[in-house]
Amino acid sequence: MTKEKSVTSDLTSSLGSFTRAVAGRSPESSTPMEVWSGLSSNIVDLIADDWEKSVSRAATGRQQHYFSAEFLMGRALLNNLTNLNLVDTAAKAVKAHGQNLSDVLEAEHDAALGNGGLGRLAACFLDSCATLDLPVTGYGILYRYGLFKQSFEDGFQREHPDPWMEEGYPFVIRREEEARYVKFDDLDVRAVPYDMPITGYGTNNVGTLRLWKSEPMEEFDYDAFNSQRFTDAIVERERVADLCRVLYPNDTTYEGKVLRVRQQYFFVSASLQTMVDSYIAHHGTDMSKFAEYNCIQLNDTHPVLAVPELMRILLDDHGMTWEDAWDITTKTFAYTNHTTLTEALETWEYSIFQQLFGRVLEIIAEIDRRFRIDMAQRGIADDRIDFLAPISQGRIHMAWIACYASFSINGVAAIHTNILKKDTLNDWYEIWPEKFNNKTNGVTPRRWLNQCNPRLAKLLTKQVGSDAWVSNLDMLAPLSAKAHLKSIQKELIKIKRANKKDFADWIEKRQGITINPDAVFDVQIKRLHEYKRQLLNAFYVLDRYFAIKADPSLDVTPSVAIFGAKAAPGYFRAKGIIKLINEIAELVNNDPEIGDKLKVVFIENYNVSPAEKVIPAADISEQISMAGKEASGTGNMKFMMNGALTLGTLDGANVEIVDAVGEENAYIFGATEDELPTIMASYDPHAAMESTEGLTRVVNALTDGTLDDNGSGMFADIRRSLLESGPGGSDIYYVLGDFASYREARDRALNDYRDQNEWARKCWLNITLSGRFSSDRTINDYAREVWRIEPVKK
Ligand code: 26M
Repeated sequence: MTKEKSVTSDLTSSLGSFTRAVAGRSPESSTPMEVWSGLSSNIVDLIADDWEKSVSRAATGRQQHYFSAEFLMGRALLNNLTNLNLVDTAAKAVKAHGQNLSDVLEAEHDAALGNGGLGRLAACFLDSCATLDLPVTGYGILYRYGLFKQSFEDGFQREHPDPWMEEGYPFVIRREEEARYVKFDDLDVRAVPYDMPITGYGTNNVGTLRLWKSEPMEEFDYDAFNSQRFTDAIVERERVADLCRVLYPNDTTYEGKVLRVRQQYFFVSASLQTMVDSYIAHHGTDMSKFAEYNCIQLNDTHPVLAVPELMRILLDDHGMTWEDAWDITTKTFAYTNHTTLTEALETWEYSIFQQLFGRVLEIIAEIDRRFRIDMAQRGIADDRIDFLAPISQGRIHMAWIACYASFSINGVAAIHTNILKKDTLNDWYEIWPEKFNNKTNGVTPRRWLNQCNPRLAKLLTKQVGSDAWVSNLDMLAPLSAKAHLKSIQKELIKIKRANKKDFADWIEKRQGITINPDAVFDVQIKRLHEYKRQLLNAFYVLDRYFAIKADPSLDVTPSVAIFGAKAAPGYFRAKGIIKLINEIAELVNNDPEIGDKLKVVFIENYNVSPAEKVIPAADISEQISMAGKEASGTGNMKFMMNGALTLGTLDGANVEIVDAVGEENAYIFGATEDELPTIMASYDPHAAMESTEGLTRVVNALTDGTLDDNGSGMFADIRRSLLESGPGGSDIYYVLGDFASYREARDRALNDYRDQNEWARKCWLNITLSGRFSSDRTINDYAREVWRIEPVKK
C-alpha cells in the first residue's frame, strides 16, 4: 500500500523542493498558500505512478462513467493526505519549515463546481468508487468560476465571482494529447481535459475526475490577425472561453439559457469521444460490444444530450444502422432523478437546438418519431403519447429522453422513488416497471466523519479496535449496545463540547459573533428554497423571542439557531428569506434582555468547508422540508454520523434515518406526504395562523415595523406568499399549517437536551447506526444492481 512506502516517510526535503519550484523562494518565507501549492504538488508526485497503473487497469475491462454537470469537491489536500496516511508526516514537514499545517490547509480554496446536494453527491460517489477499487471515471466541466461567493450587505445577499483556481491548482493535470473537438453549427471548439486524481482510503487505487475546458481551435486565427482584424480574433477566443466560464447557480428553477445547453453538449460530446476512442484502442473497431464494456450514469437530466450524441457517433462515424445503434444506446445509459419539483424539469426550446446542432436535433426527431410508433403499438392513448414524447409543444423534454433511452431509472431515497413511480414518472413506470429502482443516497464517512471530526473518529477507532470502520461504516453498529454506558456518554459529551468550542472560536474570528458553547446548536444548512422551509425555522426563532420578551423569567434552554444558505441570484423570495433571517439576528442578538438565551448566526458564504466546521458541532439537525418535496437530503446523514439529532418531517431520507434509529431517537413532526393532498385541498392559511397561539404576532412582524427590509418590499412579499390566495400565495409549502407541530417538537428537543446523558445516549445511537448512509453502501448497490462492475484486481 502506498501509505507504507518508505519514500514517503519524510516529506521535509521534498516539500522544500516543491515549494521552491512553485513559489520561487524558500518555504520559510513563502505564504501558507504557496506552501499549500508546494505540498499539493508533492502529493500529486507521490500518487502519480499508482494513478497511471489504475487508469490502465480500468481501461481493459467493463467500466462505469459518471456524467455530471456538477462536482462539488471542496478542498482536496487534507483528503489526500488522510488517504495516504501522511497527515502527521506532512505536519512535521511543514513545521520543519517554520509553517503550520492547519494554516496551510485553510489557505486552500473550495472547488465549488456545484450548487448543492446533487453536486456534492457526485463528489462523495467518486470518493467511494476509489475506496472500493471500482473502475469509475467522473466527467464534468472545468468551470473558471465556481458557485458565486456570498456576502451580506445590510443583511441582503450579494453575489461575487469565485475564481477558485486563479492562484494555481496542482490537483488538476492538463492532458493536451487527449484534447477533442466539439462541433456546434455556429462554432467549433477544442475540448481539453484536466484530470483530477481521486485517491481512496486504504488502497493504492486512484480514480479520475475528468473536467473539460473549452479552447479555440487554434491558438491564433492568423488570417484574422494578418487582415488587421485583431480584435475580431480576440473576441472569437472569448466566445469559446465563455463556454466554461461559469457554473449556473440555479438549483431548482429551470432557465433555458443557450450557453447552458452549449455547456451540456460540450462536455458530453467530448467525454463520449474519449470513451469511444478508448473502446476502439482496447477492443477494436467493431462497436457492437460497446455497452458490454461501458455504462454511463446520468446525474439528473443535465447530461442527457449524451443520448442523441452517442447515437450520432454510432450512426455517422461508425455507419451503424438505427436499430443497432439504438440497441447499444439503450443498454448504455442509466438515469438518476433528483427532484419531483416540476419547475426544475429541463425542457429546451426547439429553436435553440436548431441553431446549435441541427444533426443532433434530427436524431432527436427520429427518436421522437419511433417513440410515437412504439407507444401506439403498446396501445397508449394519443394524448399520453404526445405528453411523453421527446418533442412536444415546440420543446425538447430531457427527462422523457432519459426515461425512454435508459435501462435504469432511479430515485435517491425510498419515498422519492415511490413518488416517481406513482406520480412524476408514473406513465413510464406503467410501461417499464422493471427499469425503476431505488438507490438511497449516502455520504462519504471519510470526509464527513473521519476528517471533519477527528475527536469522534478517535473514540470510534478506540471502540472498534482499529480504523477499519472508516471504509466499513457498518462496523459501528455493534457499538450501539454501549449507548447506555455512562463512560461513553461522558466521552461523547466532552467531544461535542470541544467541537462546539472550536466552532464558536471559528465563527467569532470569521464574523465577529460571540456564542456560548454550552447552548444548544441548532443547525439548518442547505440551499435556500421555499420548500425547505427555512421560513418555518425563522418563525420559530421570532416566536421564542416574543415569548422571552413577554416573560423574561421564562425558563428556556439556551440555544443558537445557526443558518447557512445561498439563494439563486434571481430567486427574489429566497433572497427575502435571507434578509429576514439577518434582520431577526439583528433584533435578537442585540437585545440585552435576551442574552445567551437565544442567538442567531447566519454563516456567510456557506460551502463545503464551513459545513465541515459546523456539522461536528451541531446538536440539532434541521430537516424540515414539506413532506414529499425533498428527494433525499444528504446533510441529514452527515449530521447523524456526527451525533446530532434530527428534527424533521417524514421526507426524503429522514424516513430511513428514523427507521434506522427509532422514532424515539429523533424529533419528527408535521403533516405526512400521504396526508398532505387532502389537507391542501381545503387548507386555509389564515385560519391556521389565527388558531395557532402567537403565530399572528409572528406573521405581523413582517410588516408592522418590528423588522425592516429597507424598503425592498421583500417582507410584504413573504407575507403575501403565505396569506394571499392565488398564484405565488396560499402558503403552498404549508408553513403556517405545520408551525404548531414544529414548535412542539423543537421545544421538546430543547427540553430533552437538559438531560445531557440521555441526549448523549441518543446521539450515540445515531452515530453507530448510520452505516447504511455511507456512500460506500450506495455505490456497492449501484455497482451490483445497475452498473454490473467488479472491483479491479491489484
Ligand atoms: C438546472 C438547470 C439550469 C441550471 C441549474 C440546474 C440545476 C442544477 C442543480 C438543477 C438542479 C440541481 O440540483 C438539484 C439538487 O441538488 N437536488 C438535490 O439532490 C440531492 C442529491 O440527490 C438530494 O439529496 C436533494 O434532496 C435534492 O434536492
